[in-house]
Amino acid sequence: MVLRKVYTLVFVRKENQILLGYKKRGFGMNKWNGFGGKVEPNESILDAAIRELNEECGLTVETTDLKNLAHLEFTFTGEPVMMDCRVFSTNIFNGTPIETEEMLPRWFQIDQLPFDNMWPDDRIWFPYMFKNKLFYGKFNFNGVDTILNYKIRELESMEEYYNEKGD
Ligand code: 8OG
Repeated sequence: MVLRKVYTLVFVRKENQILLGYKKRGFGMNKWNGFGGKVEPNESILDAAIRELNEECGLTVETTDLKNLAHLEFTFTGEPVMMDCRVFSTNIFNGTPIETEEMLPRWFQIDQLPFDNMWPDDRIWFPYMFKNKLFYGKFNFNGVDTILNYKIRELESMEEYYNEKGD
């Protein structure tokens, strides 16, 4: 039995830049990443995406401005949990990013990303995001640094993913 837990991940874009946060604590600590976290019981995925972005860097966005661009699944050897991560982006936002207890935000040029200090799968799928693709990815990890295997494929629409059956 694999337990599925749903997570959000939001990327804010501005011209040729993307906002990342340096995670100061917890899972993924000392890595640069987008903003997100666990969807709470009785919370919609979009509401969670907006809440986590606001909690972690102070920005506010509207539900209708978030584009769902990817669906990523992460499994870890020996762990019964599958992390089901919904990825969004937007270039419409309010506020100025601020440092919080969890994250230190910073704008990066998209051709100068700190991949050596990011999750190892990011360098595989970020190029799809920058080409404005919709995609599904599945990554099987050993520990948090080694990808044992993965698959990734472009989608025509996110609905296509939700209609897909099995593996
Ligand atoms: O609540 P918490 O901060 O622990 O949530 C984990 C966040 O990290 C959530 O936004 C999902 C995201 N995340 C993973 N794995 C990976 C990964 O391999 N790459 C990226 N970019 N983000 C990830 O949990």
